[in-house]
Amino acid sequence: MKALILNSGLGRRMGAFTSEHPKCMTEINNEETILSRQLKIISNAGIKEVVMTTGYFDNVLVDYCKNLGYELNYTFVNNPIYDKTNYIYSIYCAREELKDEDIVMMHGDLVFDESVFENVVNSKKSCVTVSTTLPLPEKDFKAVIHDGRVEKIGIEFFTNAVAAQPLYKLNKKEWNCWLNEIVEFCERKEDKCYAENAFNNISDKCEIVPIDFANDICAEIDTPEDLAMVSKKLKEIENKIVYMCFSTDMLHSGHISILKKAQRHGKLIVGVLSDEAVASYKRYPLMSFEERKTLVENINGVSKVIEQKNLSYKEILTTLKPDVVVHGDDWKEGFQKPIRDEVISILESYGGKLVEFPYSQDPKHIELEKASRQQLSMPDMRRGRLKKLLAMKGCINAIEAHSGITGLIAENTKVLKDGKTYQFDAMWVSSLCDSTAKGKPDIELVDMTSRFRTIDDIMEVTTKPIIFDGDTGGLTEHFIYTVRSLERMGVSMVIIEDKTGLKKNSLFGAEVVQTQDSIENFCAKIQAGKKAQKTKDFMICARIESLILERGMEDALTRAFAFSKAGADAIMIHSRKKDPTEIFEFVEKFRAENEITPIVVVPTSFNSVTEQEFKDRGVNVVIYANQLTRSGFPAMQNVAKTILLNHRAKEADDMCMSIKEIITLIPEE
Ligand code: SPV
Ligand code: MG
Repeated sequence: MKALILNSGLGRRMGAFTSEHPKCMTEINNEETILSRQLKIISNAGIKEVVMTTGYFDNVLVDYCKNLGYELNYTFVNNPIYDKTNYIYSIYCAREELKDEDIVMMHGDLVFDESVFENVVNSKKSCVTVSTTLPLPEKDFKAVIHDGRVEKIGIEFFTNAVAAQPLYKLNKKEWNCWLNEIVEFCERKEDKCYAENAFNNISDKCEIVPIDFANDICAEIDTPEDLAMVSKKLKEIENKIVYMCFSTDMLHSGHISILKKAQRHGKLIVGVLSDEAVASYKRYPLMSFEERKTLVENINGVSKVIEQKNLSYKEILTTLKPDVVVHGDDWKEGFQKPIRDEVISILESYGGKLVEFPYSQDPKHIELEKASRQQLSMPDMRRGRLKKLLAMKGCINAIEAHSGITGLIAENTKVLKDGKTYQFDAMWVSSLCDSTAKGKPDIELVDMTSRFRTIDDIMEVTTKPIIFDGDTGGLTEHFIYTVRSLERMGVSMVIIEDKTGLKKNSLFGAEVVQTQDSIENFCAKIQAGKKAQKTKDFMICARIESLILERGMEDALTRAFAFSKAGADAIMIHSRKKDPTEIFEFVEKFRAENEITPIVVVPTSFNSVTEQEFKDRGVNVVIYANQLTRSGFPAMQNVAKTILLNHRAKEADDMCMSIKEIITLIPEE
């Protein structure tokens, strides 16, 4: 597509403004002239070829264009009798450069918004800009519209007419038709009229549709008054505050294009989502908040960067009160919809405007996001993330996973509540659930090779950090190999319990015989494990069974201090009482002497306590250790019974996921 800019005319009505250069070189603000703005917009739209007709001050104009520095190929065509003819003749002079081309044509004194230009260029049909909201101008162009197409354009039509501006996109077919008529006009010496007179003769053969620019800027500058009016409108836009929130850590061309579009609406302030907010709704950010902030600060045209702490815009909008909020249109549906609804209602309360752009579904951008997820799943990236999450959030949660599918549930389950999104931070590979899934008792019967196989299945389809239930850790001599293997796989933490001999599940409590390890032995096991590990990221957590085995609070605390002194990176305190009092007491007493070592709890029995309450009391990791197993198997049992009772599967169908759901549950790579 070629751009045709008509710049031959004298621009007499501009007075002193055109005493040294053509009208198109008139400044419209501190940074641009009418022409430099047009060329910038043309270039931004990816158009490379510009045909420009010249006449008045042609040398000044040619030099000016070349010095502007846009990557555009210019063809200048001089109209030698510009002072005796109208632009119909300038087009005639340039006809050889224009035939058989798609053209975007504009008068050289036209100032328009970039969005108006984009709508014109992107129109499939040949089109011209009109405004159905502006009053009909006395002297300027009006278009007569009939059946959705333009019948006539000129200054003399008032019936069925709308205000029109000379910005056209003309597909080859329509343009050739109009150009032929222009040639015939000029060869008959009818060259002092508008080119539109030629169009009006053949409009039945040349379909041009109107494109409504409504109240956006699209105006010719004929007089100093027009100039003042347009400059004022541009200034108003410049002073508007535009807000846009950014969560990405992989800046790609799609983001830059939205940022550029946002800038057209005024002074752009970008909110960068905090790490915690990103992690809550998407995935753990590959780059920290500070890095992402610096990245955005260095993008041309971003006037300021601020932190947006929540997914909800409420706090920012009520303090900043931006005139415009910009967002991709992907939030009209799905979990972001309530956030959008809130934005709309806040904007309405003070007269702000929401501008939405089509969300890029470019396969190369989707590929980039996939690549980052893959990076997150790699052992080195995954292993260290538990420590980072702990530092970022203070208290994290983990849910049990014992297979690829339960791993996917832990990975992908998300809920939105009160403008916030929640998802699990990590996964717990429980010995109870791993054993149960294999139909075996939780007595360290499922060997490490099999347990590692489970980890592998989960890791293959997820990215979240893994906490491994290491039972007693086995013999110290064996434990050091377990540590190295887990570390190499990318597991973040192993929890070992201070029991020895035939381990039974803690939830049996003192109902079965269980032996607690001596403090010395267990400290030695921890020390050996810490010595064996190769990275700083891997964590060994010591689990204290004193409350389970009814050995008392003093014993639990003595062990906790000894184990953390021996190098344990975290302490897990367990209880099987419904009442959380003993857990709270332990946390309080431990925290009185140790403020740093993370505390882990598994609230299977004391399940009335919320994560926030645990956090407030000084707990750092809350593990939901068996709920997926406990909910999944009864559902299966019920279905099995229903089939047996009915001798067919029909009655069980409503209890099952549809076949369509199950086959689409797992995304193909
Ligand atoms: C497990 O999930 O295997 C645990 C926690 O060790 S508990 O079952 O509560 O002992
Ligand atoms: Mg266990």
